[in-house]
Amino acid sequence: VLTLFSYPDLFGLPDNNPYGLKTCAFLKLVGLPFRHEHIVDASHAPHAQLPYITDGEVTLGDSDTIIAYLIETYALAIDNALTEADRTTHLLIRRTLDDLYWVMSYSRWKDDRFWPLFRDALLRTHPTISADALEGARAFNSKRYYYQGIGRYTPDEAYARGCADLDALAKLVPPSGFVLGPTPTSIDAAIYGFTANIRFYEIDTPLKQRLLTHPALVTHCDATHAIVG
Ligand SMILES: N[C@@H](CCC(=O)N[C@@H](CS)C(=O)NCC(=O)O)C(=O)O
Repeated sequence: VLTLFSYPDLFGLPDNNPYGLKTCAFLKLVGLPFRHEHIVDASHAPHAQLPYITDGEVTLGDSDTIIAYLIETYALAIDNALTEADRTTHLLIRRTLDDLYWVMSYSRWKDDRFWPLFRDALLRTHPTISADALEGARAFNSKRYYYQGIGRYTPDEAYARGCADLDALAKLVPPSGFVLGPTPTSIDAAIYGFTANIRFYEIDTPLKQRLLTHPALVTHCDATHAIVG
């Protein structure tokens, strides 16, 4: 059976990681049956990153690669209406989400104001996860942020990037419905993976404050959540 391996749930969402939630939301949107395994050790995953799937003999990582594989393998019609121009725009949206990822991650693991809240929420929700393991993950992430570059930004500089990403997204999401109209496509799952992991967090980061100023993003997140949540 098709299995999705991704990080643990948090704040009522099945994955606290945006790429895992994007993949999970996609699977639910298209109605493919799957088993969801929550793990924290990514060392056996392709590229040692989560999420990944196994499907029979196939093991695949990277949310976009997984979604493309599922569309092809199961002849899914979800993106059939997309024009070439839509596909280009959607690729650029996903790249913007990649940028937002770093700021979201920074807000949880690096910003001293929010790290204790994030850590305590994980420990409360998942008693099997140890505080030591989370400190280790924090130190690991700190190196990732430094090498990626965001770790050298002040919090204000980092949030300015993420807020600009959210402002741009808000211009591409319509006031109601989904990006391409009344029916969701894969880009809606992608946007939801990120916005839900900001909106439903009980941590009042500058990203959450900015998201809440954009009714289109809130409406889009809630409409997608009503289908996949
Ligand atoms: N391009 C990948 C990105 C996945 C990703 O960034 N996963 C992170 C989530 S925190 C991860 O597993 N990080 C652990 C690591 O990089 O060592 C996708 O779309 O799935």
